[in-house]
Amino acid sequence: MSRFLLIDLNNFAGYPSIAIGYLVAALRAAQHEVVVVSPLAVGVAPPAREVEEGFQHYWERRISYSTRKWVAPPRHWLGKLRSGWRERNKRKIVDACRKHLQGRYSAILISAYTDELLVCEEIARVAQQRGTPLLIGGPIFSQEPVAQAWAKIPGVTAVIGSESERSIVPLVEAAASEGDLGVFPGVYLPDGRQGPKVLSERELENLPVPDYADFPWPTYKNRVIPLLASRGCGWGKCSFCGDIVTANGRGFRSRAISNVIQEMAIQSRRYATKDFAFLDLKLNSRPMLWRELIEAIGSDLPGARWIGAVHVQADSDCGLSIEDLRRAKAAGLTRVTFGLESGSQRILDSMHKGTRVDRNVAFVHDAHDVGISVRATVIQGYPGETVQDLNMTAEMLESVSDSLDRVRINRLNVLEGTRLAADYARRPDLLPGLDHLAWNHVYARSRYRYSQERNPEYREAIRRVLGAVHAINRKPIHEGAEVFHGLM
Ligand code: B12
Ligand code: SF4
Repeated sequence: MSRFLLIDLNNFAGYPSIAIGYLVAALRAAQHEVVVVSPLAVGVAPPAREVEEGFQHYWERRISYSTRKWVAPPRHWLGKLRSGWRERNKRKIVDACRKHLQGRYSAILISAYTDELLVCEEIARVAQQRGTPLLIGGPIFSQEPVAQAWAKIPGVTAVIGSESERSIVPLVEAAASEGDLGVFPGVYLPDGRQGPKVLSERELENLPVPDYADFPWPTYKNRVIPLLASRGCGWGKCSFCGDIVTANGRGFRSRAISNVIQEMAIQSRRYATKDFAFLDLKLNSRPMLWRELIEAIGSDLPGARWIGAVHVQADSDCGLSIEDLRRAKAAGLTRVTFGLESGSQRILDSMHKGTRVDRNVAFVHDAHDVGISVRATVIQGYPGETVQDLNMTAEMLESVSDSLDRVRINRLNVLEGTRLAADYARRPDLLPGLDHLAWNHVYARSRYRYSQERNPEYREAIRRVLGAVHAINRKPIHEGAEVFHGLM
């Protein structure tokens, strides 16, 4: 038996991190001792998501979306405020880790978003001083340039970009005994070597039930259990989508519904709650399974409440008719989130989104009418988006304002490994307006210019969209959905 320190740097949710739950369960099943450091347990709360917006939120968004020169100083000042807050939190996490690092561990494991680079560098420094192997994993390390950049951080033994429930035990045992880690799939080493090609986990039903015992349950505002009925996305075609190229998001696979219900029942008993957050990329990937899930939760888990993400596919039955939604609501579906993305069909089509504007709008109204809280995302600045397209997005948002509970608008993010990134590399001329794209692999970020943003009419259309977003987000949250508010 060995002892491992597992540091959770996925501090963005008001519930335990699912990756940690799976890894802890696998390690404990092999009789290893695991000490978990989670930020909330050391006083670092996740950032508030999707609050009921006041005027200041509207102006903050206006400032961060503005491309005018005179807005640069307030934007810089806002950025400094935010990074000052983040810095204080990073300090607290690093201090807590330092305290833990006084103990003796066979290896230190970190699960991280790339945002946590500075924290990871500090931990790596301490690990190096103590001569303890350090392994870093997380969803984005499936992207080779990102993993390679992180493997070069002094003190890092290996970076892992693969689902690891099955490999974690031999991997950490090899790390502890200074064995060759280059034989494990998805591993990147500081000397530039990498392990064999990763195959997605196919046997989801044989994975352990995630162990969330180390999370600070009394500190969470609400007790919500995260779970996955499937991994990957049954549609899997949206050009901008980074989720389908992450460690866990590649290739669609699903579990038998009985297996999912069994896990829900176990977790409900363990953590004394009936509230669940499905983290599946597209919970209705297989309409038959989705309907089975609704029926099984309704009959086997009375009183359960749950949330999830769906995709309103245009050209086929996707299990989201008003009758389906009524049944889902009766079985405890409290909130859904989905990608509205744009009010322009032309833009949806160029994204390969597979949805229709009128169908999306009807879905928002239907779900709201049966009593489900609806949240959606919108993208601004997809290549080729014109003033007219953006005005259509504003019109669409205005038309669903009463039924849509919350909307999140994002300026287009060109993400590592996406179809959009590949298209830009191959044929930038096919992506009108997008240019000067440059990568920062260590943060898995890109910067680019979108030419329309210098057009005064386009800027006016952005303001209209932001107004519509604010009109939606300042409403009080849908009654009954408060428990899940800000969780997705
Ligand atoms: C659910 C989710 C969330 C949830 C909850 C996250 C949580 N902490 O639990 C919510 C909605 C809160 C969230 C928020 C955000 N998220 Co998020 N999220 C996801 C999502 C869709 C799934 C993650 C997940 O639960 N996977 C399931 C588990 C089982 O898989 P896993 O995490 O990959 O872990 C496996 C392996 O990676 C590996 N592994 C993991 N850690 C380790 C460690 C070691 C040592 C080893 C050996 C292996 C290992 O083994 C695990 C088990 O198989 C991913 C996309 C994706 N498909 O991965 C994005 C993703 C993680 N999110 C991302 C981002 C950017 C965000 C936001 C910042 C977005 C935003 N601007 O709002 C916010 C947070 C900001 C904020 N301030 O609030 C990015 C991170 C990219 C990066 N650069 O690192 C991702 C990858 C999406 C993307 N494609 O860009 N997110
Ligand atoms: S439907 Fe959602 S998860 Fe699936 S590819 Fe499109 S954006 Fe990604």
